[in-house]
Amino acid sequence: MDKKLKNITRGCRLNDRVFSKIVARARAGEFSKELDVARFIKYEMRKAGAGLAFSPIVAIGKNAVDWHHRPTNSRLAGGGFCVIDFGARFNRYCSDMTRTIYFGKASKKEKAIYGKVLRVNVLCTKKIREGADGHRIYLYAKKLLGGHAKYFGHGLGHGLKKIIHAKPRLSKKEGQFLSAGDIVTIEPGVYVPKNFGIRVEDDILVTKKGYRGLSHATKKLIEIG
Ligand SMILES: [Mn+2]
Repeated sequence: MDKKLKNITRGCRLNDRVFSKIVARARAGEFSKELDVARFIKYEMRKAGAGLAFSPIVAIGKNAVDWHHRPTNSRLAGGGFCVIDFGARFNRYCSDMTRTIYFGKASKKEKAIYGKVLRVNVLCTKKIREGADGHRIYLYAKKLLGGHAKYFGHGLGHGLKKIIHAKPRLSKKEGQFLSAGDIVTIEPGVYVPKNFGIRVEDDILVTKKGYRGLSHATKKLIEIG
């Protein structure tokens, strides 16, 4: 296994583990604000001997409309969707995962929108293979989002290397062809201004015949409290 794959796989495994710990602690009522979760992520990464691929994003409710939101003292309880985006770094190689959980009880409508974003994540992943054009997969995501496409303002994904936002890109940019051995993110999102944000992001290895998912944390909508 090459160095990049080995280190990013290790990062993805750690991300999965940290996410399940976040859920357990959240269920136990141990997090009251965004910063509590962000600090916990940093602590767990350090404990595991990993660096941070970037400063963790924890964004409750309307804070998540800014997809680069910096964690604050905003209260989590009853705040609705909470975007948690973080990544471990081993030997400088970056991993990157986002899960969106829900503080409170999600309505039917909210569950449906979450389901839509998740579906885009799953269906776009299936398009990954050597030679596929990242731009076309991005356009496919836009199509699948339908009426919500206008609330998806960033790219669908990017390569992962020693820098967090590497090539190839799955975005507005044309002609970004995927090669076997590339590791890319798939991260559709929906951000409704002044309301809420949802993003679901995995790291995917491009192979000759298709892909291999490296992120395994559950994507079922988790409700806290
Ligand atoms: Mn990303």
